[in-house]
Amino acid sequence: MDCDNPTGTGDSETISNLKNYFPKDMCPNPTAIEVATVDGISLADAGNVFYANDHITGLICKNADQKKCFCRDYKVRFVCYPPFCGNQKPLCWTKWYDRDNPSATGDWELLKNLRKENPNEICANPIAIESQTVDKDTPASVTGQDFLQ
Ligand SMILES: [Ca+2]
Ligand SMILES: [Ca+2]
Repeated sequence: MDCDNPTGTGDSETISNLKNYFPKDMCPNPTAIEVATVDGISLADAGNVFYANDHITGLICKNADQKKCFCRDYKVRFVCYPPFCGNQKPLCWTKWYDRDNPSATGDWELLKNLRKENPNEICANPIAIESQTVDKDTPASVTGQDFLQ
């Protein structure tokens, strides 16, 4: 993301500004920051001194702090973890869900129902599912039962 140019007092890519400019792209609690120049010059070659460069504040490059030249134009990106995984894990399992009993037509643990009944607990694109019996934690795959899905 790049929301500022260094033409005034410097280049200010602060998290608060970025949240205003890119409300859909910025997570509430980033855990790491990466900084790069917009024009592709390495940070070493750019040679700028930063007033701030961290995942709490974001990036602030003040022209007044530079010895040789002004701040270059910077862009930043962040590491963001899903809120339901805590702030330290990129991937996590949800808790176990058991919303149905097999007394009628069978045991229906459909993702769409689980989402509706447990808002904000299940991510948009799960990458795996694990299923086991409620009574003895037997993996579904070794119960010998046939599954519709
Ligand atoms: Ca910038
Ligand atoms: Ca069940």
